[in-house]
Amino acid sequence: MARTNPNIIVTGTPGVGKTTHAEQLARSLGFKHISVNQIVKDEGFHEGKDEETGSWIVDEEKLLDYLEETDLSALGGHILDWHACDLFPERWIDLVIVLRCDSTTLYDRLTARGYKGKKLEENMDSEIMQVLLDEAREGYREEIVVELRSDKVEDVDGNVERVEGWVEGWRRDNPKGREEDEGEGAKEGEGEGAKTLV
Ligand code: DAT
Repeated sequence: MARTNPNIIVTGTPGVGKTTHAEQLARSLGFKHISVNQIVKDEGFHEGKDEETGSWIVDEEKLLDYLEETDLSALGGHILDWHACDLFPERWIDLVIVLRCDSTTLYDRLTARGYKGKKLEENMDSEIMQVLLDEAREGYREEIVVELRSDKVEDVDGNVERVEGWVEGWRRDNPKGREEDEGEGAKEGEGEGAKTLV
């Protein structure tokens, strides 16, 4: 089956604004917001918490099987909101948005959320070292990976407008929809069964 709407990943370090963007995008585009963190918690796709950081240790295999069952790849019109991205097979995905945030701003957002110690430090390092951007570039074709700023409130509206324009273009380019296996050099989800900390 060909999907008639694109699937979009919104990723980035915790606190950059993924949920804020994903909710607004889902509303304005009429797409379904998939909060992967919520699914992990609700469905129990984890193996307890990491002692040092208190983060869930995700069972990626179960998570992927669950998402596969939802048929999101064939349906399209999903916004996948997670702080990791290379888990999702490229044949599911049409656009990968990596949100970036100034480190002082991110520090304030994460401390407001109660992050401290190792958890705060690891996430700050991750943003500074652009870990998610590199992960996205390694996992997906260069032309579908977009880096967007999320420092200020105005950035959200601007980003949403930009993505709306991109979705219109995608529909024009794919008038009959897009088959799962279209596109060259699709890389399969790497690291299946690996462990990710949330
Ligand atoms: P994430 O889902 O990446 O963890 P979030 O959407 O929950 O991030 O946002 C974290 C906090 O920062 C929340 O209080 C909303 C705020 N925020 C997000 N994006 C912002 C932006 N571009 N400008 C100002 N505040 C923002």
